[in-house]
Amino acid sequence: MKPGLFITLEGGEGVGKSTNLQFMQDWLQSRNIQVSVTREPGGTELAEKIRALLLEQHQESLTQQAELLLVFAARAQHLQHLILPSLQQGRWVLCDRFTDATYAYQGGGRGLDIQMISMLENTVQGSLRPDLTLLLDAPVATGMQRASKRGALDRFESERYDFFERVRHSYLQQAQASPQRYRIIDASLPLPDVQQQIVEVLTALITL
Ligand code: Z5A
Repeated sequence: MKPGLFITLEGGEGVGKSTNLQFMQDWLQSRNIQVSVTREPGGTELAEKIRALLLEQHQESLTQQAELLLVFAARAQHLQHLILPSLQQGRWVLCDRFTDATYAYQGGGRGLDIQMISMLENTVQGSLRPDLTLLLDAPVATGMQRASKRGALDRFESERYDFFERVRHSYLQQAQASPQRYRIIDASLPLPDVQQQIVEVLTALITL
């Protein structure tokens, strides 16, 4: 059986990943493409528990190394129990964030060593990389304003503005370094215009 495609959505806080993931799922399913929708950190029972550890505020501070290792521990579970089996069954996997988020948040945001991230990426994923990554890009202030309607801030949302600027910068650098895999979507536009850009990308993909 032909394996499914692995598509990831990336971008800063509040740029519209969840909203557009749902849109992409509906669009693909209406064209008879079987889709598994998932997210990182998380996606399986244990990976969701690790997600809670990563996002909740704790009395004891989480070290940067522990944060990085937890992200990859969750990813190892997610890959083995959800992503790889789905792809092998011929399903497309739409994933809200993946390892590019680690380069952006732990690398760009926290300033951790990129070589260390790359070593963990190779160890956990082997040669698996997304087939396509949509970067929903918008100014940090736009995403923050959209996300601000939610309740209490989690560990990442409590970071300072410049942290999110570094995250955005890292994403744009990654997109520039891998133009064959990345498509940059202008997520600052009204939703119908964002979704029009996504439809163009998906249409090109299914007519390949
Ligand atoms: N993290 C990490 O550090 N390292 C890693 O390796 C991974 C993750 C994988 C959890 O992410 C945290 O984990 C994340 C990084 C870290 N922290 N942060 N920040 P998450 O994906 O769960 O959290 P998030 O980025 O905060 O996602 P989000 O806030 O849920 O945003 P979103 O999914 O991109 O946005 P949305 O919920 O679809 O939209 C937000 C609102 O804007 C909503 O009311 C929409 O109706 C509205 N919206 C959406 N699009 C538009 C447009 N175009 N115009 C107007 N309004 C819009």
